[in-house]
Formats: sequence, structure tokens, C-alpha cells
Amino acid sequence: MATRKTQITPSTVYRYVKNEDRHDVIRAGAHTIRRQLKKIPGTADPSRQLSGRLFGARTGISNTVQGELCRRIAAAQSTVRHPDVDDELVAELKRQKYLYLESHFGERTLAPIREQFNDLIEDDTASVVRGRHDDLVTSRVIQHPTSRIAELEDLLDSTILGITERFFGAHFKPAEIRCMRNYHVPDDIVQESESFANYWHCDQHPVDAIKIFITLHDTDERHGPLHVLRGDESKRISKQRFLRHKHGVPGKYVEENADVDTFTGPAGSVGFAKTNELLHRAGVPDEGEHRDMIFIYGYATDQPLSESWFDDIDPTFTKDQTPAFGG
Ligand SMILES: O=C(O)CCC(=O)C(=O)O
Ligand SMILES: [Fe+2]
Repeated sequence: MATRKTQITPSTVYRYVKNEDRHDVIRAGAHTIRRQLKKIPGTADPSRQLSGRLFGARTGISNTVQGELCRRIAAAQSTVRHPDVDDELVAELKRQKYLYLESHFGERTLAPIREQFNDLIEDDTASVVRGRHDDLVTSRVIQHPTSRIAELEDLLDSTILGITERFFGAHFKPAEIRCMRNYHVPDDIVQESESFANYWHCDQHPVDAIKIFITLHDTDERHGPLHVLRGDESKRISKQRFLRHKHGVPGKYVEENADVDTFTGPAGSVGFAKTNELLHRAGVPDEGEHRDMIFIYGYATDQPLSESWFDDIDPTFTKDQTPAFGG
């Protein structure tokens, strides 16, 4: 019994679902997952086993469940320790689905990153427009940042990795590092249409993924910080009908019906956010202001972080994004 259970690893599932690519697991429909799981040798009915063991009586495999499936299988195969990590921080991240560490990184780490970020973000050979409204550029993003700013590797330090792995109960695979700058957008445009991710939304990512945001400069309300709702507030609001283009408009429905938190604080603060479960949005910078932020996006895996994790990041990851992975 016990050996049979441990035979199934995320890699097994991915291999049998398609191409060992986790995103294919997530994209695949429930039928594909079930059909493929049945082919795993030595397991009479793994789909039943898995759904029984992992989800109790539940049968439907939605995107959320698929993400949780991947996380739980990864957790079962991971030995995650990080005894130095403060239990209370992990508990807070589990409870709220976000966590904010003020001033985590000092200037020694930040300054070289900021300097290169500033050189690249408006250089058309290194960055691209991420959002625009007619002629107004509202957001830019650096292309292939890991091949341009080597020091980005320092942002996944042992505390950040430790909190993330303790949160998942599994190892962590960084899949993308994004460097972006948001600019002011006049309010009439904000009310009319979305410019960057500035309407309330949940990312359409599987739930075994997380985003870790790092602010590059002191950030207050004027800079357009990340706005989030707590996990329970997000659930409460999301249970009602929620249309991004309508209920997600900044300053309206969500602000009127829920408590909003913002990631404001000194440069080098770090915000963990389950953007796939939390309603959140980018703030809009005031006139003459902009906001520079970096995120690390990754997901639970059964493989310990590789020495070469930074070089292994696929620089084309953002290009491959489909709407299902946007946000
Ligand atoms: O830029 C931000 O503050 C949030 C962007 C966003 O929605 C995301 O990264 O998922
Ligand atoms: Fe988002």
C-alpha cells in the first residue's frame, strides 16, 4: 500500500498527462487527466486512488483542484525543512494568502538591480510596452531580464525560499522573473478601460503557484502599490457575481464592499501573494509618478531548488503566456 502511494510523483503525473510539462497538466481537461492517470503501471485505478486520497469524496477536477493536486503530490515527495523560518510568517501567509515583509532587502542587494533596471526599462532594445492606451504608454516590461540582470538571482534568498517552501510544504520552482514599470493613467481612462492589471482580478494560474513581489523604491499610495483583499474577503466577494471589466473597476465595487490592503513601504519590501486565489489589482500611479516592481512567479515541485535554477529560467516564458496564464 505505502509503496504504491509513493510511486506517483508529480513527474509521473506530468509524464502520463503530456510532455512532462506542468502547464499541460493544468490545461488538460479532467477527462484527459483521469484517462492518462489510469495508464500509470502498478496502480489499478489511480484516478480513484488519487481523488480519494487527495480530495476525499470530491470527484470534479477543476483547474483549482488540478493545482492542488500538483501541490499535494509535490508535497508528498518533498523534504522541506527551513527550521530558521518564523512559523508565524508561514501561518500568516496561509491564513491571509498574502504576507508582507517590510524592508527585507537592503541597498547592497537592491542598488545594482535598480541601477540596471533603470537603464533597461525605457530602452526599446531591452524592454517592451506592456500596456498602452492609444499613444499613452501605461506600462513597460524588460525582456528576458534574467539574461540581462545577473543580480536578480539574489532575490530568492534563503528566507524567501524558506517561507515559500514551508507554505507549500513542497519545493519551489521559479518559472519567471518579471521587471515592470507602471505609469500614470488619467482617471477617465481608468474608469473606461483597463490599462495594465489595474482592475480587480484573480490570476488564472493553478493554485500551486505564487507570486513574490519586490519593490525597487519606497512605495506609497502615490506610486500605485499592489492592492489585495484577504483570502476570506476575496472568497466572499468572488462568491457573488464578479465581472472584471465591471466589478473590478478601481475605486468602485470592491473598495465599497471590502477591506483593501496595499503593499506600501520602503524599497526592498517583499510581498507574497496567492494572486490565483486573492482578488488584487495594480494601483495607478499619480501624475508624474511611476512604480517599479519585480516579481518572481513559481510553483510547487518535488525537486529541490537546483544550483542552476536562475540559468534554467526559460527566458521565453512570458512570450508563451496564454490568456489563461495572464493577469
Ligand atoms: O502590478 C501589480 O501591482 C499587480 C500586477 C498583477 O496583477 C499581477 O502581477 O498578477
Ligand atoms: Fe494579477
